[in-house]
Amino acid sequence: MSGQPARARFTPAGVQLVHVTVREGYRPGAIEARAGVPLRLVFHRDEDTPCSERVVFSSPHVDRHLVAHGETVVDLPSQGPGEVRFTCGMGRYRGRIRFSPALGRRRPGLASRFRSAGIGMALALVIVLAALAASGLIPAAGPMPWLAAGATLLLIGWLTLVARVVGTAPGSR
Ligand SMILES: [Cu+2]
Repeated sequence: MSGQPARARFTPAGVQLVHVTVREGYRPGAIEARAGVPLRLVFHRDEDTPCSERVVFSSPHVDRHLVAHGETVVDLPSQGPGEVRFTCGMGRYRGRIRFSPALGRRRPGLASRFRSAGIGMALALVIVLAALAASGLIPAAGPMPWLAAGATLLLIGWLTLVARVVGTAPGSR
């Protein structure tokens, strides 16, 4: 059994889930999953040949009986990066799961985008005000530039907080 590896999907409970059909082999035979997150495998055994009545995982060592013409759930605790193999009792059916760390950084959330935008805006404001002060258009020694920059930072800090609260609201992911 080969073909494209199937990627485990995430459930709302934060567990990874993948369905495997057992019939003359495992389908999919290659699974990709995230390391560091528990993985639930649901085996659908559509046959009653003695060949497929057990499934054995290499590590962690898990050996389970699969119900004929039914579903068996196997929960694997979170794994480090690497490969876990599973076979039938006599090693004829073969499957493998590749656990990989999260790819790259996640897209920055709204809160961190607000924060970087805020720091940029405050810096730009200070530079513009400093330039105006240097050119004599506004009094250089006054508290104005610093008050304006401080107010901007405060506003952005507040928006960051709001974005974080909105971002963690249920159903927003
Ligand atoms: Cu077998």
